[in-house]
Amino acid sequence: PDLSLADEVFDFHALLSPEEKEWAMKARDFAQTQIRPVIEDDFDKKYFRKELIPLIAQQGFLGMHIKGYGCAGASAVSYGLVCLEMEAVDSGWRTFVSVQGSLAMSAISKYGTEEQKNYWLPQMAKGEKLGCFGLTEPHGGSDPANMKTTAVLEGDTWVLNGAKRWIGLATVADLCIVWAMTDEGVRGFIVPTDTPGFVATAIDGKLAMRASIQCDIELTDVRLPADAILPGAQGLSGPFGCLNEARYGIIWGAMGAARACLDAAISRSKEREVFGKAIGSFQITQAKLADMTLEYEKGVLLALHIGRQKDAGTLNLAQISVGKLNSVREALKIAREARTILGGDGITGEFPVMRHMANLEAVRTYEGTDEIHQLVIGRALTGLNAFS
Ligand code: TGC
Ligand code: FAD
Repeated sequence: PDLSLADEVFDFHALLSPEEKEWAMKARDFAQTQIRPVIEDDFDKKYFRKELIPLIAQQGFLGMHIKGYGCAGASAVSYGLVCLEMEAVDSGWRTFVSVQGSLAMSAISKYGTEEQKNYWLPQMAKGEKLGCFGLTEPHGGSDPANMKTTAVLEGDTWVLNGAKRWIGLATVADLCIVWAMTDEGVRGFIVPTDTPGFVATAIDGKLAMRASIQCDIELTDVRLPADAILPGAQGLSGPFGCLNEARYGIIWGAMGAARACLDAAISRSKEREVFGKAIGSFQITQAKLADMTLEYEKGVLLALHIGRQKDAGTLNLAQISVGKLNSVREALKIAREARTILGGDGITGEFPVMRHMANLEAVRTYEGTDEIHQLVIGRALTGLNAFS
């Protein structure tokens, strides 16, 4: 596929290594040829195209940052570029890669036993087993410390009770990483979704993320063997360690959605004639396109800076919050501005812009809302904790 119109001007790819470019181009080619032609219809019909999963797995995108266990062991920057290209077609497909790789596989890779890793990760990398990640609860996702789902050890059996909400992929997943409160704080469990007492129901009525699945989960006396626990995770730093991975992917991904909106606006501005000339020839339109391009280019440069820090092992939590907050906020602004340039046609599915805008509203809320990230940054700046 052609380079994006915005990328051509700035040549961001000049900053990438040959291997990083290769991942980006592979992902762009896949997303543009396999997903783009069907995504508008899938979004309209609320269809999660599960049949694409083996093809995505073949590309090596699932758990691609993990070393060993059948995973690609690619750099953080390469993974980010794949997230950008997937989200350039639809946030729902970047979310699929995030939930499977950054959340479910990361939990097992970071905190699992060798036996758990050897059993689950190679199958998950091949897309033969799908994972989901159950942290959020119905009473308020921003504060997972107030967790009401419990896990109690009865003899050598763990018994889980509680509820989770908004859990991506749960109705199609084979396993769920469930975070639950125990006598010794929050612990993680690998729960096969066919365990009696585990019930997932897809959330209907979504006006965003319609080509992907999110679910309610009820856990009623779900009985698990002692070895279902993830031994390496104790306390909230366990799930938060996985969120860091997914938030990192979003820093890049949201810029993909922004790029798609910007490209649509640039193309249209050259074709659409009003007052006898192309709307792209009006100074106000050019100023809008220039400002959108500035934020897109600043966003990808920030993502690259954060990616280089992640690869160097120097990335800190406030930096992840800076990236997630900025990328999603600016991508939404770019989408809104692109919509104005498309005029009335911009509210139809003829262009991808309203779909991206709706999806980005969900991305803005998940993996820490704007306010949560502002407060994480504020805490780092002042040393004062707004949460307690
Ligand atoms: P706090 O007291 O700050 O910390 C408790 C313990 O956790 C450690 N910690 C972290 N560790 C690793 N990474 C992080 N980002 C961490 N943040 C905190 C901390 O050091 C402490 O460890 P220890 O050993 O001393 O106990 O916790 P708090 O209760 O005050 O919470 C702070 C706050 C508000 C930032 C946190 O609750 C938060 O991030 N809330 C937002 C929840 C959230 O983002 N949920 C996302 C659910 S998953 C999802 O949305 C998937 S969307 C699909 C997709 O990704 O595509
Ligand atoms: P609430 O926590 O109720 O927050 C409501 C509002 O109050 C927000 O604006 C928030 O910023 C504000 N607020 C809360 N506390 C403060 C404060 N201290 N100061 C200022 N403002 C505050 N979760 C999972 O575990 N797994 C998944 O796979 C998953 N996938 C998701 C996919 C989608 C499409 C969506 C929409 C959500 C997903 N989530 C998932 C859940 C997501 O993480 C939560 O929606 C998010 O953490 C916010 O929780 P909430 O929706 O309950 O909002």
